[in-house]
Amino acid sequence: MKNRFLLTGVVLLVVLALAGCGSKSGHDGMNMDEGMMEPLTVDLSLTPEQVKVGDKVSIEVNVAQKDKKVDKADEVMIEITKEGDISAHEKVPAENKGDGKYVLEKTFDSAGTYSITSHVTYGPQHTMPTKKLTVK
Ligand SMILES: [Cu+2]
Repeated sequence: MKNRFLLTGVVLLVVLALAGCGSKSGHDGMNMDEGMMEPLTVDLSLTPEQVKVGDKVSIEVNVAQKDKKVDKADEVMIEITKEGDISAHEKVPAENKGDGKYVLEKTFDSAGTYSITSHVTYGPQHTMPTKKLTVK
């Protein structure tokens, strides 16, 4: 009696080479450039704050974003108007002194109350604080 058992082991190895999607879907999407979304902080200061006709005033604008100084603002313009005198109006660029500081030196040659506005543009943002200055 010959029992021939032919055991044929058939092993099928099915390798499913799942070609993993090598390139992750590039749309992590809503991640805005964080840097540009932080609000600007613009600090306008006048030195000295009390002035007489003919005195020089240093108009200083410090621009920061979060806790970083912004030394590459697109534009820092100083607008000066005088109350009750429409003709006394000017808008001039402040000088970039680096380290987030922009300065304009200005001599006031008539007494009165002035409004000083610093227009700061950085990317999509624009911030424009105003200060009053009384020249005696
Ligand atoms: Cu403005």
